[in-house]
Amino acid sequence: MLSPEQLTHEAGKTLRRLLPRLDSVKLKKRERAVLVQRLEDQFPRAFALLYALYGDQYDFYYHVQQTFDAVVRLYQQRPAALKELDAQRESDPAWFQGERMVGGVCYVDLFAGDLQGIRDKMPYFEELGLTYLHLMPLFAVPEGKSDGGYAVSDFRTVNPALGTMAQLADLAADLRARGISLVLDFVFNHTSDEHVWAKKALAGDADYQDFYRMFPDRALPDQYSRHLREIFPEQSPGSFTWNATLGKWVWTTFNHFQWDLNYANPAVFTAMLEEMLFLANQGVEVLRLDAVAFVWKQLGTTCENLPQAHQIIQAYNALVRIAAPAMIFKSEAIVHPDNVASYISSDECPISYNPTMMALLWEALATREVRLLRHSMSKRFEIAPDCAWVNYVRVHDDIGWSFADEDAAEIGINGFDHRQFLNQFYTGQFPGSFATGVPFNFNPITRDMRICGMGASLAGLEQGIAQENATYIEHAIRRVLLIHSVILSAGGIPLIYLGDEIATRNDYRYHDVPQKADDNRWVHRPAFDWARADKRHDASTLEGRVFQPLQRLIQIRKSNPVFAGNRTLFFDTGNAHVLGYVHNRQLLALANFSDFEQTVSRAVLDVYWPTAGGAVDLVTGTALAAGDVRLQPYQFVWLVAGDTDAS
Ligand code: OTU
Repeated sequence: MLSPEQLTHEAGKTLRRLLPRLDSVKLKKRERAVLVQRLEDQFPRAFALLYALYGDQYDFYYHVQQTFDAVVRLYQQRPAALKELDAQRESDPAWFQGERMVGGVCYVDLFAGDLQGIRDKMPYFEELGLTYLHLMPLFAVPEGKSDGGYAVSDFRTVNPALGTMAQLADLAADLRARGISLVLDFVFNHTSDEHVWAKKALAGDADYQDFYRMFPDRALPDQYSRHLREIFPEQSPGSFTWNATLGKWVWTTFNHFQWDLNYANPAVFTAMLEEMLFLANQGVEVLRLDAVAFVWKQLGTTCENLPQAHQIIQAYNALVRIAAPAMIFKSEAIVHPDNVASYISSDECPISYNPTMMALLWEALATREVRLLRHSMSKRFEIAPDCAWVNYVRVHDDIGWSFADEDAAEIGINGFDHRQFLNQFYTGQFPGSFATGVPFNFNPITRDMRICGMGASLAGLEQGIAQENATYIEHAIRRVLLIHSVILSAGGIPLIYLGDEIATRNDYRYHDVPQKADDNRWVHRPAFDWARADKRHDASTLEGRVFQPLQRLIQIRKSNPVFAGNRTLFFDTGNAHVLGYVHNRQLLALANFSDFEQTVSRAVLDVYWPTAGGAVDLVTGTALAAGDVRLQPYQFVWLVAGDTDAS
């Protein structure tokens, strides 16, 4: 083992030995200078991380050289326009923290048929106000089951049904010209069993068998399994799959056709680095790192969130900052909140899904109380000032109740029991529940379960329509708007699951599709209904009643710098039903999570942000009346200092 001083020395020495390799690479003088500067800034960090991961391997320096060459090669191949973007972003590292950032996510095929279709829909993205577009995995996948694209057969080939890589690169450029950043997934924990590496492994190539984790018998799998969490206990039980061709057990954390990559093998690290930089060079600006928690395995542990998983991502971060610094990582870790936070840093993932807030927004709607939401957020919302949450209410996945049991216990709530309640509530079994959701992967041993459903159905719209109850419908719509108001005004990047803006409900037809029927997540992955979307301009339709206010909230956010950054302080409003937070010490938001009128004492507000000089609600555009604040059922206000004295 090298000491930190020796390591720095060794990194410097190694870089000096490698730099002459640039002489044989065709680069403009200025480009070379930029590259050398970035190598000097980032290579020592990458070297130290690689050393921690692979320093004990006999051919460590060979792999370092391979990595170096890959970075240089992909830098050289990077299009000039993206190199310009690199420079821009280096001089404006806070670009993703601005008030103008508003995200949307959709499936290419379900939303618009193919990539050409997505291009045709750009006016819609602009109408809604998006500046960040996450296209769900669009790469080559096996026929039939592909876990919604998360079983990738080739990271460099777009699924032919959707288009080509050239089209994708063009689309990225077009989006960028309209101020929209392209976000893609990097499914780096596993490949499909049809990836060329898997095929070579199946053909008996030992080098490629070493790209995955394979075992001749159950001895080790059994030992590992003692500590592993089953992710899909119903549709794909266990974490290992027997492969008859190989005569081996293959590590498959998720579905049996998704083979976990073996990052203990440095060749995997470098091969995936090349795939990653290849995508960066197509114009991807945010890379969503899928399933970050699982990439490193160690016997006797849960094989989730291990220190080496962080080292791998940090090493990639350093290397991307050399070759393609315009691209940033977003972490997808749906785990305990402590672990979610552990991936967030400018040297690892500058942005991250905020699954705790997501789950607790639904929790607050069910209970009509904000205690757990407020308590958890006041403990956990703060992250490094140069990072950002991606706040969302729904995505393509299930809702897991991943709040911290200790947070719940601190306010007298039993986490286990509370999850049982929430599952009952969101599957509509709890008396009085407004929700129409479906269960996902019930585990009879742990009694763990997650929930699927479109936001509008979970918020009560399906029930309201079935019962032809105007109040239920109105409340459902208000719930949808209420939780969106929180993600649009609390610090970070709001992310809209496209379809939610027109109150899309559950689609049960997946039951009839054999390759979808056993995965309930398809209930909330319907084809986008453009006939319904066309009704959005009519304020009397369900579509218009959600789309128009949401669009307005987005416009308000984007036109007011007060919404930038991540400094949000959650406070106790003195009313258990009303969430309160102050953003940037300038915006005070209140959100009533109950179906009754609520009051917040003016004296309480004045503690956190003096409204005495008068305040204006940006949502209604009206001045706040004197005295205590009264909120209608599910009403929210965004207060900023007013010009007039309203007291
Ligand atoms: C992710 O989610 C994707 O979002 C899913 O759509 C994929 O199926 C999966 O990875 C495999 O690629 O289990 O239910 O705790 O962190 O990685 C969602 C697990 C999932 C999560 C997450 C996973």
